[in-house]
Amino acid sequence: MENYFQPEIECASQEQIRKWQDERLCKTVRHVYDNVAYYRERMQKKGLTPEDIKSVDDLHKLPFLTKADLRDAYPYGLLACPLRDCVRIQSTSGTTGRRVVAFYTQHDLDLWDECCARAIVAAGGTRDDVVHVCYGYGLFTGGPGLNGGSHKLGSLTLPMSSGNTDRQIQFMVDLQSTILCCTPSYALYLAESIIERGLRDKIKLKAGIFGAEAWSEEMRHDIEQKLGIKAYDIYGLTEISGPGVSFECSEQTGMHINEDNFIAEIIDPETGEVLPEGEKGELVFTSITKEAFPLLRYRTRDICVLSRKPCSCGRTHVKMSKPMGRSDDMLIVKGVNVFPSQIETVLINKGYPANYQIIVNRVKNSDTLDIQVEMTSEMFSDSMSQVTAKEKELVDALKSMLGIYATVKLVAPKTIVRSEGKAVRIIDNRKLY
Ligand code: DLL
Repeated sequence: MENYFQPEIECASQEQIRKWQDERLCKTVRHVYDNVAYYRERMQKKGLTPEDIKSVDDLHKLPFLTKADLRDAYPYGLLACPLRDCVRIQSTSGTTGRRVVAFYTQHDLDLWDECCARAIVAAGGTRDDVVHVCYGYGLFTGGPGLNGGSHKLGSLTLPMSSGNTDRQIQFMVDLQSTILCCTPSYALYLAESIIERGLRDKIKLKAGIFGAEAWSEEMRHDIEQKLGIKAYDIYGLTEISGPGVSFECSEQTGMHINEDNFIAEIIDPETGEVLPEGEKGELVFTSITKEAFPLLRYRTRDICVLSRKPCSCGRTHVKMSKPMGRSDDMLIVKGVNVFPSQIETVLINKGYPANYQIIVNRVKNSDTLDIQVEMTSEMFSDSMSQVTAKEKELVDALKSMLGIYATVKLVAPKTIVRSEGKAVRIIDNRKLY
């Protein structure tokens, strides 16, 4: 039983999960209908009252909610409880347009902490662990989420926040951190920095819980090998609470969605039609246990697949695949869909660190795709002609993966600016024209 934080929930039967979802969905629909004018008006427009939603089978009748709706309703338009009952906000980074602000009551924070505690336990965590959290703290949900989960579990929590790599490594060595929580790109950077300083033997990490941005299987192997740990994926979004909406278990074949709190659907991003299990499409979430900010049918824009195949870990909650990109930031270059994960796969297969930047321009009405890739320190000593040959090799490999031509420029190690939060992979200059 020590493999689970809440076995009676995480290993419940499908019937029990469905029963919870039916009851909680009806309660949440009633709650938002009574308390949020925005929902009430949108349901009324469709001729719906809360009585029309009797179970999960009726979910498809409800309208979708998008990020644009959340921005329209900023800041208080979707708040479903009195402000005096709220104890926290978190917010998205809001690089374009208005930020999205999510509200939490103490009850909402407790459930969020439980979800993150489940993720830490699934990665092998116990109260004997030292959990090193270097996701950002503050408005970003990464730091507060994993921090709360680690507290709930009773582990010693290091609230490091992001940045200051020297201090991260010093604490990791001095306090013997055992579980590392950060973005996968920062994990790789930390790994390289630890190796460079000759401190690989001085660290006691056994597992990492990495998410908040897309990362490939190749990147997982790279991190696992460099740090000598098992690397687990964790997924979530501010609108639905933060990290811990889903998380990986020992099987590492997808992330269990905390179905007692969230109902997941996969839809066709073009038509909005609900797709059967196993088909690839856009992930949509309905939160069914929240008081302050429950969202009904929120379109995440993340593209993935759901699976109810039994899992060897014993958990019964549905699994989602790693997001295969987003339906909105998927690049269309020369009419071809390009996902950064495809480029990353090619780079890592060829032995490059996953530090790269994709630059898209439009020249004389035609798109260009340029990729800057950091070399490893060994490659850096290569001759000019060797570098040119390597660039050519990458151009060919990318052409066969993407179906289009991209230029490749190999740059010196550590020249692509590291972000302390999510990695900035794409610079799409076409938006400026
Ligand atoms: O990134 C929450 C989080 C923090 C998740 C820490 C995991 C760890 P937002 O800033 O609102 O929230 O961004 C949410 O990030 O819709 C996905 O596109 C992407 N994302 C999150 N986790 C993963 C993951 C946090 N494991 C958006 N793999 C989501 C791929 C991810 N993409």
